[in-house]
Amino acid sequence: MKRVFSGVQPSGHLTLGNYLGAVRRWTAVEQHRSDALFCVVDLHALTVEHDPARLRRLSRQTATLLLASGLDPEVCTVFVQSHVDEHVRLSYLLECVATDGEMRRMVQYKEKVVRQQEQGSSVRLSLLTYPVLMAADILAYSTDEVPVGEDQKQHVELARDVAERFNQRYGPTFVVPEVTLAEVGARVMNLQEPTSKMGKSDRSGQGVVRLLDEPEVVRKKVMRAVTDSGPGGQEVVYDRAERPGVANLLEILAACTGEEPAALAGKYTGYGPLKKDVAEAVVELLRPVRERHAELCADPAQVDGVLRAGAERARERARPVVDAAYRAIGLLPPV
Ligand code: AQP
Repeated sequence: MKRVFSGVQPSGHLTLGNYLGAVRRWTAVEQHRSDALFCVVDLHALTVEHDPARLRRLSRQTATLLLASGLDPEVCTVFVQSHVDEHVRLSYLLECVATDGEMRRMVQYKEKVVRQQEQGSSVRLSLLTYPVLMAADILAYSTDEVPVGEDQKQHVELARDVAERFNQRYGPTFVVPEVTLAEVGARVMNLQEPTSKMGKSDRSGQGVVRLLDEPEVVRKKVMRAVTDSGPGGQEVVYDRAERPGVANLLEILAACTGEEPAALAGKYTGYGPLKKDVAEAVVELLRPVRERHAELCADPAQVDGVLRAGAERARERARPVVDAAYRAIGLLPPV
């Protein structure tokens, strides 16, 4: 059975982008066809300025939302990264294999550095080394496939390079993972800035639909989405380059309905009716997630139990792989 690993950062409230690009596929497909591990990667949320109490709250909320979205702890492993020491143990070894140049080429690093500087914050060293910790997350589990949204593709490719280099230098130790992307919804864009991705830590919340937004809030955000003016006026065409706002709405609707964005475009003669349908489709998509989240919040012991068992299962899988890497690289085993 294939081993699948993926994670989500508790760096903000989960968004429609996280859901369509990653979580929905984990619940609908990945957990049923593989030995799958899904992780709240809380250590990654320390790479930018954070508030400790908020991080604890968001870590719990993220885990609860993963379960509310349909991850079933009977068939997959759900856990919190910092509960399994093997991630950090392996990360240091991989830092000794990855290079400074590789880290500085990461697009997300470059974007986040700019954001940090705009906010007047200093750039944490961990922001630079973040992709190495992510490689450790993946490689510690002998992962075959990593289902992510498009923005994470470069990081998974780095994990592949690091695994191959380690194996060549120190002998076969790691499985070299493949990245798998969602067919639709791989890159959901911000409703106010449709050339930037919808990110959970975006400062302006207006362009970001959060999984726990009330239906009225979702409707308002979608109805106010930026659309494009062009020679065709309000003509609805699917053109990512020339009409990014409309293309984003069509892609969201396509991801909700299973239809093709170009085919959907042909059904509309104006932006208003398109937005209305997108809003209703998103509200209906998220309704069961919100309802289940509320039920789980009423039973925190259940979530605790899932995370405790998940961490144990994850540790059992990661420990032999990380121990093997320690031996392969030349560290003296404990006596
Ligand atoms: N806009 C998006 N469209 C499609 N997929 C997306 N993902 C994130 N944003 C979009 C996918 O969601 C999974 C979890 O993401 P993450 O927690 O690792 O963080 P991220 O990729 O850095 O995404 P965010 O939400 O934008 O967080 P911040 O703002 O904190 O950086 C991943 O599979 C990701 O591809």
